[in-house]
Parts: sequence; C-alpha cells; structure tokens
Amino acid sequence: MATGQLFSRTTQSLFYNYKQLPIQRMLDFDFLCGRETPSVAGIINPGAEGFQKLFFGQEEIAIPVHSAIEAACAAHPTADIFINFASFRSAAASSMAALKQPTIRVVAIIAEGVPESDTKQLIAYARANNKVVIGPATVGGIQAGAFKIGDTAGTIDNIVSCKLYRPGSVGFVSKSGGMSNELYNTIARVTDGIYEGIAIGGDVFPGSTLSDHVLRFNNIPQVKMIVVLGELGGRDEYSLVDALKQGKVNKPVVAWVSGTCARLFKSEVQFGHAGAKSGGEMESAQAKNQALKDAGAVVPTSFEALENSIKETFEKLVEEGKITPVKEVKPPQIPEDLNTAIKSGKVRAPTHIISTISDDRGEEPCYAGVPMSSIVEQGYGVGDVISLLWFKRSLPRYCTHFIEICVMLCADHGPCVSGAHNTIVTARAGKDLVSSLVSGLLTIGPRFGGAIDDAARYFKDAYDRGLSPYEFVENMKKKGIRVPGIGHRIKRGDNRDKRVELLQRFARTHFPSVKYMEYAVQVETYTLSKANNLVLNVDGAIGSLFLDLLAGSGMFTKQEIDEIVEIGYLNGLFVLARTIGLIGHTFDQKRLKQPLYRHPWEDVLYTK
Ligand code: Q5B
Repeated sequence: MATGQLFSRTTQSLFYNYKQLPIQRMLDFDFLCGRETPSVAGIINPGAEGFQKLFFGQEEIAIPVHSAIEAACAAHPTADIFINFASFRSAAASSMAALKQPTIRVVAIIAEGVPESDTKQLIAYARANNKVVIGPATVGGIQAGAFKIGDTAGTIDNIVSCKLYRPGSVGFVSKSGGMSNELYNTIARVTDGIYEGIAIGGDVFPGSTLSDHVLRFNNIPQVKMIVVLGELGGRDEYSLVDALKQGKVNKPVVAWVSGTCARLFKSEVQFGHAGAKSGGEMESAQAKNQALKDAGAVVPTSFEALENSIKETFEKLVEEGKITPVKEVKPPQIPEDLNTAIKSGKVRAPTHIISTISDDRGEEPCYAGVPMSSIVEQGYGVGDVISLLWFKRSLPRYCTHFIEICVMLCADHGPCVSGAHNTIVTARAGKDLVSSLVSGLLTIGPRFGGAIDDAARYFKDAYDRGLSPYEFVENMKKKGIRVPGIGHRIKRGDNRDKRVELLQRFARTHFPSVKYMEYAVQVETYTLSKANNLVLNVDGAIGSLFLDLLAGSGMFTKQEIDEIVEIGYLNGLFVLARTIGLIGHTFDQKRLKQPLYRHPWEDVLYTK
C-alpha cells in the first residue's frame, strides 16, 4: 500500500445504504471545514432511485440516489471513496463490487461480523489492484479539514473540540474506533492536532494494517509525527516493529498497545473486538509494547502516560523547528437541527395539525384515550370504536348496538341503487377497488342515503319548536323543500321498509325515549295521506332515532347535540355502512369478469 494521501478537500465519496445521520454528519463536517463541494456525491440504496434532501450548512441539497453500484460510479466518476454501510451479510459482496469499479480507490467497510474468509478475498483483490480497504468493523477515518468517513469523531461538538476542522501535524492510526475518539481529544490537547486519523477496525484480518498507514503517513510531508494505538491479540504490531527496525519510518512514532490488564485474568479473555484476545505471549500487550520500544518507538509505561509522551514528542519537534504549529481558525457555526433545538428547549415551533381523537405515539395506538389492547380485551365492537372515534366517548351498549345495527342494515341494498350502480359501472370499466368504491360513494347525497343529517336537522327543529306534522310538512312545501327522510323509490305505505321497522322496534325496546322518532312517524302518517310512496325511509328513521339516542343517553350536553347535528355526523353512518356493500359489488364484478358497461340506446330518450 504505502504511497501517501488518501483524501483531500475535494475528495468525494459514494455512500452505500442510505443512513441519514452519518451522511448528514459528513456534510456538516464539510461545512465546518469550508469545503465547497459536499463529500458525498451520491447514495446507493439498492432498489431505490431519486434524490435525498440533506443539509449542506444552512442550505438543503438534493443528493442523487442510485439503485446499483455500477450506475452510481458511472454517474459520479470522480467519487473514488466507497463508504459501505451495508450489514455484515451483504458488506463483502457490495465491497467487492465496489473494488471492481475502476473509479473506486478506497473502500471503507463499517459492518462488524463480516466473515474472515470474505475479508481475505477483499484484501487479496485490493492488494492486487492497488486499492485500499479500511475496515471491516471500523468507524472509518478522517483527514482533518478535508474529508471524513461516516460517524468518525462523533458529534460536531466533539469535532470542534478536537479541532478536526483544520489540519494539524499528527498522523494517527488505531485499531479501535471508540478509542480513536479518545485519542483525537488527547492529541488536540497536547499538539497542534490531527492531520489524518484512521481506525483500521478490530477484526483479526483488517483490510489495511497499522503499519500500512504508518508507512503511508511517513510519505505525507504534512505529517510530522505518528501516534499508534494497537491492542492485544494478533501480530499486526510486529510488521510495524519490522518497518521501524528496517528504518522505513523516519518520523517519530509514539505507540501504545492496550490490553496490558489481560494478565490479571486467570484465563484468556476476549475483549470487545474479534481480534482482541491474547493468544500466545507474543500477542500480549506487554510483549508488543516492548518490541515497539526496542524498535525505536516512544512507548510510555501506561496508557495514562501516553498523553505526556505525545506532548513531549511534539514539543521536541517544535523546539527543533520541525513543526510550526498551525494558526488557529474559527470554524463556522453549524445551524442546529430544529428537532435537537426543540428537545433541548432552546426553541419552540408551532404545530401544523391539531388532533383529539387518536394518538399513536405511545406503546400502542389509543382511540380517544382507550388503548388498542383494552378495545380487544374488553370485547369492544365496531359500534364502540365508532363511538370513541366519532363521539370521543364510550357510549352505553344499547347505543353502540344501535350504531352496529344501522351499519348492518345499510351495508347494501342491491345492485340497482345509485351507489351500487356507479360502483358496478366503474369496476366494469376496469378501474381499481378504491376508484370503484369512491365512484359509488360520491352518489351519496340529499336524495340517496345522505338525507340523514338533514332529516335530523329538520325533525329536531320542527319538534323543538312544537310544530304539528301538518305545519311542518306544509311549511316545507311552501319553501319548495322535500322533507328529508321521507319518500322512497320502491317502498310504499303498504310495503314498508323492513329496515325502518327493525330500527324502530330496537329503539322502542332499548331507548329511554323515542320522542323524535314518534314525531317522524306522525309526519309519515300525514305525508302518506298525500302519496303512498312518502314513507319514513331509512334515512329518516336513523336521523330521528339518533336524535333520541343523543338526547336520551344522558351522555351529551344540549350544546354538543346541536353541534353534532349542525356539523352533520350522521350521514357518516350510511357512508360507512354502504362502503361494505360497494366493496362487495366491486369484487363481485371482478370475480364475474364483467365487460365494459354500456347503457342501451333503447333506454335513452333522444329528443331535441
Ligand atoms: N315528494 C327519495 O322520490 C326520493 C317528497 C315529496 C315531500 C318528500 C324523494 C326524496 C327526500 C330525500 C330522502 C333518502 C328521491 C331516500 C335512500 C337509501 C336507499 C335507496 C334505495 C338505499 C324518491 C313524487 C311526488 C312529488 C314530490 C313528492 C317526494 N318526496 N314531498 N317530501 N320527501 N326524499 N332520500 O320516488 O306533487 O307529484 O310534484 O327526495 O329522504 O336513498 O333503496 O333506492 O338503501 O339504497 O322519485 O333506501 O322521496 O318521487 O320525485 O317522483 O316525487 O312526491 O314533490 O310531488 P321519487 P318523485 P308532486 S332512502
């Protein structure tokens, strides 16, 4: 590997698997460093295409999303870093596909648990083709002030406090991603900061090794000293020992191999990383620290002393005039995300919707405060759910039973009524379920099924004002208004609507009072004296009986009843019920494979 710079201020990457947070963190880092172009040129999200909106400073930018690696590389030929956030199951295959792209130079693999045999193949392919693999099981790496992989260095606050927004003089390589954060901080405290930091990952076979990066740092003129953080297990550190002994590294190296505590345990201990377990003595932290020291690295006596070793090495280089500490710059302020600011109580924002009937933010959705589990466990029915979601309260059982009877009785009335006819015609025109359904629903109105609200309004007004049925009907006639809830196309005085009879019988048995319904019956008696089809129809029966339910249940104030009638809740019962039938008619037509409907000419009066 050797050679030098992996990244620069113009480096761009392709990000595999859409993960909003690490991408946003990369873009925030870009802004902090004053980059002109975002470091993520494209996102690869298998199976998805389009754009993802993300912030670049204060502005939103649209980053192209590609469904395949090949397409992304073709669209962004200058993006040469592949940041792979695939799961351990698909990380190897996607990394190999990326390595095979001529435009990709470096692949960073974040996933832990990639099979070692797969990693070995990736390493072999990368070596043979002069490409670099960072990871697996890594947080990535960073070139201060230039380019950052994914979540490296954590939050923006941490990046600012570690001065990673501008380059320093220290090259740093670590096995551990978590510990690299710690060391970014330490190095920022006692030197002029990081030039580049790489976490190679904690697997037994890392895509690139500690010595690979040390030798590379040795070739980067801006890197004046190198800090290495190894760990027990494996022999990676010995290739660095060899490089030091062979004089391949001419910059000061401060090194520490952590895991010296392993000797305190009686048996072998597996630490956090797959590779972090001491096998033989050679793999112990003590042996590796000693070997590094013998090879010429500055090795402290403990991890606590590492900070001082770094400090002394840096100050010596300054004294010798080999380092002129960089001038401090003030990074720009990254605008805080609204959600974070709200959470911390710094700002408040108006909501755009108000809702009082349901809430799905808790463990389970609630209808008017009643959790789903209670609805199921307490044997609630559709009537109870309607009473919660429409009326925001649990109504007595006879009321919810009445609602359920309304739904059942109005679910369908054959294929010839307006709604079913429209649905059938639409379904036969090849339209889908929702189109067929709404085409039928749209016929519900003042003449068909949607007279319940007006029936309730007019009957209530007439009854409450004490009008006799005669006065009421004749007043309506004078105004030229048909009495809503009265009249039917096929039902007659001698062929009553069975639904009306059933509803009346139920209400007479269970309702405390049926005064509005009795008034409607008196109106019917009068209208029937005018014409035999002017029966109390199903809309009129439901409208008048619901007035009785509202007034008699004791669950509603007068004001609430007026509001329900005024807003017009009750047509909802017909809409809800008839939806069941209209869906049935749609399925029926589809099942019967009925062709396009055309109305017969003979059934139309053509006239001038
Ligand atoms: N006349 C329902 O009319 C219908 C009068 C009236 C005073 C009245 C008509 C009407 C009010 C709206 C209403 C719901 C259009 C009906 C439903 C669901 C359904 C449907 C299904 C299902 C029927 C003949 C004469 C005229 C009119 C007079 C009629 N209605 N006078 N008040 N309400 N009702 N809708 O038969 O002197 O000859 O000029 O608008 O409640 O939709 O099964 O099909 O489940 O699907 O076409 O049950 O009653 O009568 O228009 O020929 O009128 O009676 O003024 O008098 P028709 P028309 P005149 S339930």
